[in-house]
Amino acid sequence: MNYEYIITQKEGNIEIITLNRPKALNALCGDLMKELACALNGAENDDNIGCIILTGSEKAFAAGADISEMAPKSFMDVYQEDFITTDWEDVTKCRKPVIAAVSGYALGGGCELAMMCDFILASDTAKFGQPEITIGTIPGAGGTQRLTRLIGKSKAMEMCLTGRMMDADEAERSGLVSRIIESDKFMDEVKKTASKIASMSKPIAMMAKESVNKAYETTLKEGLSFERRLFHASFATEDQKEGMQAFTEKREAKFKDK
Ligand code: DAK
Repeated sequence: MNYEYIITQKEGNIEIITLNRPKALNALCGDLMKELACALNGAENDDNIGCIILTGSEKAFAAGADISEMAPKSFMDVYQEDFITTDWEDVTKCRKPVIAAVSGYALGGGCELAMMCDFILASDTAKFGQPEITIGTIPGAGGTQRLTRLIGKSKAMEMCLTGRMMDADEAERSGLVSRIIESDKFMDEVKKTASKIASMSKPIAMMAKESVNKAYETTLKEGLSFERRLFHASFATEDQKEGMQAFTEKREAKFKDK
């Protein structure tokens, strides 16, 4: 597929998907989200890819869903067509690890898209916010839910009620991002992290991801039991044998994804 609003690039066993709609600060129009869903699906089905990076430009990861697309819609339009629901959550369906690499604005749907990824690496220029209230609506792709789980009720409530932006330092302190990286080294560091993940056994990385995600969906007791079952299951893989043998032989493991 030829893309108009994104750029895809393979570097070794990582795939970099760059949102590329610079004139509108990567506003997430329907066609962009269709292209993103298609690219994510391609990376998921490429056996060589072990980690996906989703990023934007230096100025904006994404400034939200496309306001000019939304503005003319009536309640009946958005309700009946289940407006922009299709394609929006495809990133959460990926079994491979997905890193959001955020520079500049991640606002509204942009912040929500970043939060759907497995973790966020932020450049020191990153700014996060849920400004929907300032345009007379509320977050619609998880902003009131994922943000609250990530940074707690008080901060999430303040952000959703005032629309104020959080800088990278505050986002790191609050647990929204895993790490801040200086802007001049940003993509190099992000790629290093992605390559590290991609060098692991792919099925074991999937198990780790699935198990961390369970923490959001179950009680602690059920989550611990799920983790235990997957931990035991990892012993059925060749990669667990190889990993532990390599450790005892003081050499690098060579995983076969089996
Ligand atoms: N949509 C459309 N165009 C946008 C845009 C957006 N969200 N954000 C920026 N642009 C466009 C501007 O209109 C401008 O276009 P031209 O006038 O040059 O043609 C261009 O990008 C540059 O923007 P500015 O001139 O405003 O640039 P500044 O540096 O002065 O300001 C800014 C940057 C990011 C502070 C400002 O552009 C801004 O406040 N943007 C809007 C931010 C916002 O309110 N975002 C939330 C949108 S609501 C759902 C899924 C998702 C959603 C809902 C439901 N479902 C699955 C159901 C999401 C909703 C939203 O995100």
